[in-house]
Amino acid sequence: MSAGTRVAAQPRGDGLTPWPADVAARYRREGWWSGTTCWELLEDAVRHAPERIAVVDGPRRISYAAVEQRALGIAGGLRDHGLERGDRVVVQLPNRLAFVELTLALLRIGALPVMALPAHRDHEIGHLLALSGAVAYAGPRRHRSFDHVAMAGRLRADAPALRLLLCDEPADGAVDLEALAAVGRAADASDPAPAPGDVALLLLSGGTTGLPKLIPRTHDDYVYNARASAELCGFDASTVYLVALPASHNFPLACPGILGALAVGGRVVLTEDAAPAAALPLIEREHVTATALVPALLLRWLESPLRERADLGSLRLVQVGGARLAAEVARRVRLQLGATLQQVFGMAEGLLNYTRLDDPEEVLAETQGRPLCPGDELRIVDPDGRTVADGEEGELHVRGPYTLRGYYRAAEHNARAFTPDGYYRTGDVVRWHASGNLVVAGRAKDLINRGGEKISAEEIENLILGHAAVETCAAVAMPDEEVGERTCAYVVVRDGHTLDLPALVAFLRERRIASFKLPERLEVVRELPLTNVGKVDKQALRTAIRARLARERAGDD
Ligand code: OOB
Repeated sequence: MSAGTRVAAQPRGDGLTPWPADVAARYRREGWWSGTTCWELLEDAVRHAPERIAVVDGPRRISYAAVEQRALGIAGGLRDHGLERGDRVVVQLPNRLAFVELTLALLRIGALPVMALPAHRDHEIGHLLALSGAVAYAGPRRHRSFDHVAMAGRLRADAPALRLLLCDEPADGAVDLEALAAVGRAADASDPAPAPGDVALLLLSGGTTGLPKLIPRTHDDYVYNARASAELCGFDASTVYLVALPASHNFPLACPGILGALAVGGRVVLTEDAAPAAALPLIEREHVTATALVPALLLRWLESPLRERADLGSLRLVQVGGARLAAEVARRVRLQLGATLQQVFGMAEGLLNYTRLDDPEEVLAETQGRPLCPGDELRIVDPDGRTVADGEEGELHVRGPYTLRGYYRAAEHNARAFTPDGYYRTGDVVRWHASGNLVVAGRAKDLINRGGEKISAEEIENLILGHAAVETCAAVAMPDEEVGERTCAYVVVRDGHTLDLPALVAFLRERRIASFKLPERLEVVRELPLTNVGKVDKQALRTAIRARLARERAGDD
């Protein structure tokens, strides 16, 4: 079927900060923006090989033609329920068939998925519903013993726009996605479809401010993101891609991930459990050729005794990104998994850096790759915004054909997060390696990177400040061998009060936040160190906790 009638006018509503007209014209001229929608990416693959298996979820193996029909069934059903182009839908499905099919259905009708994580709870989902003004929420019924439908019910009171609950199994008060998919739908070319310049989806930022910001990604920019990544990674019809990370993250979704694999007629294998005991046998059973991991997960796979028992011979490419990868661990990928390592330094905001498959081992182990697109403009600057000398460290600023120009409904924040000439301030401290690749040296942004999940220090501090015993506080990263970093809370307790970690965690759990954000250590102090301009000296706190941990490990404390 064709993508249907195009509605000419761009953005339904607000939210997208457009690229300047001359810049957009250049991106089109160069072919980076191809005028294709994400749905059309799938259609091309369906036309090519309708019978080929596109998605594997446990015992279910769904062909390209069936994925298309089932996604159209969902699209039609959602339209019957009044969902329209430009509407927002908070999607919180785990790595299951329904995630793929619902996402494709929304992309088909031009409704925008807001890509929440299964780990999110009332605090985060409530925020996403309010910020996006979502009319629908899609989640599992129960997942890891949490009742998502009940959560959606609780949140309804504060989300007046929310009028539709979607679930991938029958549940009271929710529309069953499986039932819509099973109906399927005949091609209907007259159904309105989004334009390539429209926002396709809203990704979550690993932001540094209070609550997550939303990142509008257009069809043009996301199609480029997925297609160019697939080409760079050598994805083709023989690719079998394992979705080990949560599918709503940009990395497994489109770098090249699910969309990249589907665009070239490859196969997507889903798993809700990325632990070695589940993932390694799945690689053997499904002859997985490629996957994307964060360093913490890679380390678990490498350390697992199961690694030697499973036949991983099919695995050709292991992409690793989201957090710093130690060179010693990087070198073990070829030796112990028999696959080529690709380091990926990317961000949901856009810019992707990849090592190339034929780079020398030293580059693969020691650098975080180079930009995907010749149109990516990178600047490394000092605190005054001046470009540093080649090879020196500085903050990375970037603009380009798939990097956002502004967050969704965040005018005030956008004024700080972007330079006047449209560069996104990444907050990452980097330098150029002699090989022409980037090395990530640190960061200038206030967050904790826990195994690739980003935690905003400010968000946690605001929550902790709500505790009656807390006078003031600061959340900082402490180093951790397993997940890279964990959250340490420094707290000044009010006179006459006491606080310990279990009490603080219990208080935060009552606020119904994602568990990965819970502090894992509490340091009660008399006062917080200040910088000479009177701000909390987080660097001093990071140094202090690092030293303390080292002393504890040495047995001195
Ligand atoms: C990916 O995306 P986000 O949006 O969750 O986080 C982006 C941030 C970067 O700004 C950087 O601070 C950090 O995560 N990061 C890395 C890294 N890759 C990302 N830090 C050190 N080394 C790396 N290789 O994390 C993401 C998105 C797409 C592809 C891959 C990762």
